[in-house]
Amino acid sequence: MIKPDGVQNGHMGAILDKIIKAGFKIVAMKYTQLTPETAGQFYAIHKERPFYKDLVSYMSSGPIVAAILEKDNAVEDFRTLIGATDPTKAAPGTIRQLFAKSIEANAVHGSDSNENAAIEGDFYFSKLERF
Ligand code: 3AN
Repeated sequence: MIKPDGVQNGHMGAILDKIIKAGFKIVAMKYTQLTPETAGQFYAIHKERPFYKDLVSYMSSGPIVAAILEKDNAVEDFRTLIGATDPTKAAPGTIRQLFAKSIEANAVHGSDSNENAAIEGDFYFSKLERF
C-alpha cells in the first residue's frame, strides 16, 4: 500500500517508479480510501498495540494505493526496498527514508510474510482483478 501521506505529499508516482525499477511486477492495483471499519479489519493483527486506534484513524484519513506485487523473494526484497518502520532508522535510498515523515505516516506498507501477503491481497482484490 501507498499510505495516505505518500499520496497526499505527491509521492505516488515516485514510489511506484522505484517499485517497478526494483523489478516488481504489478499484478493488481487500486486507488481507494479505507473507512475506519475497513482499516480496522486490515490492521486487526495490531488490535492490542497501543497505536492501533491512531493507526486506524490515520489509515482511513485519505486515499491510498493498494497493489499486489510479484517477484522472487518478494516479501523480503520489498521490505528491503521500503526500509525500517521508523523512517529515521531507514537505510539511505529506501522509500521510507526518502518519502516518509514519521513512524505512523511512513509512506508505504509491505506484507511481512507470504501468508499475510495472500490475506492482504484477498482483502483488496477479487480473482478477476489480477493480471
Ligand atoms: P511495518 O509496516 O514496517 O511492517 P508494523 O507491521 O510493525 O510495521 O506496524 C504496522 C504499522 O503500524 C506501521 N506501518 C506504522 O504505520 C504503525 N506503527 C508501528 N509501530 C508504531 C509506533 N510505535 N507508533 C505509531 N505507529 C506505529
